[in-house]
Amino acid sequence: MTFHSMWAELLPIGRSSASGGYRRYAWTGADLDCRAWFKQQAESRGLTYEVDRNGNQWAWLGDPAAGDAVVTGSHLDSVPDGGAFDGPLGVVSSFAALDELRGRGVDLAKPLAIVNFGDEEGARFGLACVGSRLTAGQLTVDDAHRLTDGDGVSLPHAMEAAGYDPGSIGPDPERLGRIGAFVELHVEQGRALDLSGDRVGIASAIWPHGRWRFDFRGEANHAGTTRLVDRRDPMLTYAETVLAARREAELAGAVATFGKIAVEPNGVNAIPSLVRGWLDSRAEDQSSLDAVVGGIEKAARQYAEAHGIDLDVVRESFTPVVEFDHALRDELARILVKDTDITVPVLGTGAGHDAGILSGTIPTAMLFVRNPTGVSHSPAEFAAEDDCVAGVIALADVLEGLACT
Ligand code: HGY
Ligand code: MN
Ligand code: MN
Ligand code: MN
Repeated sequence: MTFHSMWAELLPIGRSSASGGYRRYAWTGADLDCRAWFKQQAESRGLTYEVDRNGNQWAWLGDPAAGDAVVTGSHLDSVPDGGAFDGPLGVVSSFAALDELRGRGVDLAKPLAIVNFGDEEGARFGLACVGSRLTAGQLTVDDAHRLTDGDGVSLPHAMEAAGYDPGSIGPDPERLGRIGAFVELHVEQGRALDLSGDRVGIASAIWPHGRWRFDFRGEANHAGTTRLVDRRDPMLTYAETVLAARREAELAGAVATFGKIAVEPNGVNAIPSLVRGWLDSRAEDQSSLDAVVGGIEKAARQYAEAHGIDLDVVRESFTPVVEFDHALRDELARILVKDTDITVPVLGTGAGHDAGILSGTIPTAMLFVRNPTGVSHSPAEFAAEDDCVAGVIALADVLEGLACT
């Protein structure tokens, strides 16, 4: 089993020695080191390596042009101070599963590919799943050119600086047309498998979710000399809105997080002129999500009115509910059960994935591997090696079942 050696090679890349968390942001040095690792894994196995027009990496076994390919993979980038498994577990497991298939001596009837989708977390440019959205035509070239990072560097410039030509970014229907099924293995970002005592599960759906930017504009002033009654302090309105978000989420059985904030002028002794807060909200169904976000915005506008604050709310991204392909999902369960008496749990998730983006275009499915901490997007994220190996075997079984028929 080659999982362990690959994991050991990838693990140190982009890891902070202080927190143990990862900073693998799109088109930065750490991302390029991960990409070099992917290329080396592909070429060392004699796979056909290519980078597509959107910078996603592909490693093919068989003829990429033959069509009806079975594709697996995930992403290698991370959120700020992210965990080791979210994304990389799917990519390392894909190479290990391919090695397992070769060890079994199976004859593939279809091409097989492993993919690393670029910029899945959106940590640098603020939009998740950029590589897969561009490929699936869910992000226009103009909008991609408008994406900039905290230093004002645009996505195309960042790609160019990393040695990738952004000139042809855009939809890639021809490539997607050659794919018969995409299966993404991912660490579970929750504890359902830990609670059920299973190592591996199958995804049923991804909750609808989105990101909204709340701009609270007040009046900059001196923190020491301005009387409280004379203040128009946007930080107050922001704070009240954060508390309202928790209340609205609890009411709707959903989740809402203000996890990112930008303050201008951001001085300890200056009342802010602007507080910009980003809301991430997700719910099991669209009507609940609408209720949560609508309730938060309504409360924010009431607070803004009361404090003389101007408020703009911008929806920056949105992903509708994803119901994974039932036939493919059932096929995975049939393959994994293999006339034994095991059950394979099927579970929904609030986390977005490239598989969710592609599900509108090609049959996609996901496998989850047990994470006893349930924690993700944090250095505490974890999966035990024997569970990871069980995931590799499950993925190999699925790939064999799908590509050898
Ligand atoms: O935000 C998400 O759910 C994904 O991990 N990008
Ligand atoms: Mn993630
Ligand atoms: Mn992920
Ligand atoms: Mn994801």
